[in-house]
Amino acid sequence: KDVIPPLEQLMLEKKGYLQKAKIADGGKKLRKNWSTSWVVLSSQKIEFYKECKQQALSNVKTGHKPESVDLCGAHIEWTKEKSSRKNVFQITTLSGNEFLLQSDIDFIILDWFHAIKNAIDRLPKN
Ligand code: I3P
Repeated sequence: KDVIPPLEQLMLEKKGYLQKAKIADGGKKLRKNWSTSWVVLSSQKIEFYKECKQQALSNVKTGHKPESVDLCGAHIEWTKEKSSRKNVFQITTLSGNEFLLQSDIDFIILDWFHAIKNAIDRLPKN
């Protein structure tokens, strides 16, 4: 029998392409490497795929695993110091992973910032 996800979860889902750079893993600094990523936000996590096709493939269990970001206890903030680019915000997870997300298009990055902040604010902080 199909499991029907709660309405709230459906309404929160957001997908699209953004520029992404992972700059820390478990508190350990990484070399910054920007790339285009297919970003899928749901109520508790963000998944990063190389492209939107990969998301479709991952549903049929082909081993196409996205990078998953747990939003429980995560922080989100705009940053001007971590990049020379405009419209950059940072997500920091409880586990010490740090991601920069960026778009040149103002309304797109604003939409993403508010959607992710909204998701974080609904979740327990630990
Ligand atoms: C980095 C690359 C990044 C840049 C970063 C550079 O060089 O040019 O795009 O970040 O600047 O170090 P490399 O490819 O040789 O690693 P921004 O585009 O976000 O400015 P940074 O070292 O000041 O973070």
